[in-house]
Amino acid sequence: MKSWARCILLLLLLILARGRGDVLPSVCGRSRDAGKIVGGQDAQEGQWPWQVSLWIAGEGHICGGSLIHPGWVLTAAHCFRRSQNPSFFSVKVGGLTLSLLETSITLAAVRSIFVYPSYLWEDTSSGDIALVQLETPLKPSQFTPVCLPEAQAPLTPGTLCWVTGWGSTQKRDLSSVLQELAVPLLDSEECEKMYHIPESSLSGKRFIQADMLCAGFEEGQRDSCQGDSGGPLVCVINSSWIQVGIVSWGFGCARPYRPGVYTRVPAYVDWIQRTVAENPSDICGCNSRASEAQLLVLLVLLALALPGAM
Ligand code: 4AZ
Repeated sequence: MKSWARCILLLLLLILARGRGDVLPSVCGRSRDAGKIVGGQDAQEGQWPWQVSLWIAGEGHICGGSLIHPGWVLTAAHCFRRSQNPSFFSVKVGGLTLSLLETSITLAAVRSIFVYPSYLWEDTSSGDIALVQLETPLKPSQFTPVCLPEAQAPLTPGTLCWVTGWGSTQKRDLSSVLQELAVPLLDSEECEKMYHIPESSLSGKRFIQADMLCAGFEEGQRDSCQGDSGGPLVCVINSSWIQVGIVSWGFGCARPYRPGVYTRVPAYVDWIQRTVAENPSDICGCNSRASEAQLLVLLVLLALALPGAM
């Protein structure tokens, strides 16, 4: 076989092999600029482009979420306590408010919901993480994904990170404008100690599990809250925004000695990668089996058209 023909054949085989597993995007975590959220401030348009709002039919916003891929949203498992039926949910992408009248928003249908298999559906359970696969992947112009950390990423206490969401504020049950709040990561043992102040009958119980991460303030006042659940806690690492946490639980909001508790994302990157890879999205609007077949036909035609070259 001539060497250029071998090159073309190799290239086509490589494309075919790649099409079998879906991977997370390499361009991520880029915001246009580099605070219920209680005690936060209004975000600016385009600042948190991966932030989405999860809607349930008949009610509207129930949780936050983040885009990690054109076809995938990362959120909390407890957002699906009422239902796990994809047809009840939609994902609002883009825009700064919860209004559907905003221009430049997309309301995406949900194809499947993947709740972490060992999640126990209790208020402070481990494994509070879920993936939502969109019916049709978004176009690159519609969003920017957030980056995921490496599984071994060290999360240093004191690092200032940001949490965003449309959850309760002091004044209202939901905030109409997306709120942002800077919160320092806390040491898990310090956080555990805080949750035992004052000492009570719960002193034997462990609150902060290995797959949880605390962020916030000993004095309270500023915190994520109901309605922010499922939304991202992000930090700048090597000049990209990396999602280290998912808003999960807390005892009340913004109370002293009760910091916000987040799902520790590095503990779940393998599960995220596996779930995305095993459930390919329709990147080209066609199904991947059909595109593989098209490529195979192309290969055969090439071999027939170039008999002298083979
Ligand atoms: C909730 O109920 C909730 N202060 C979310 C976050 C926090 C507390 C409660 C953190 O969804």
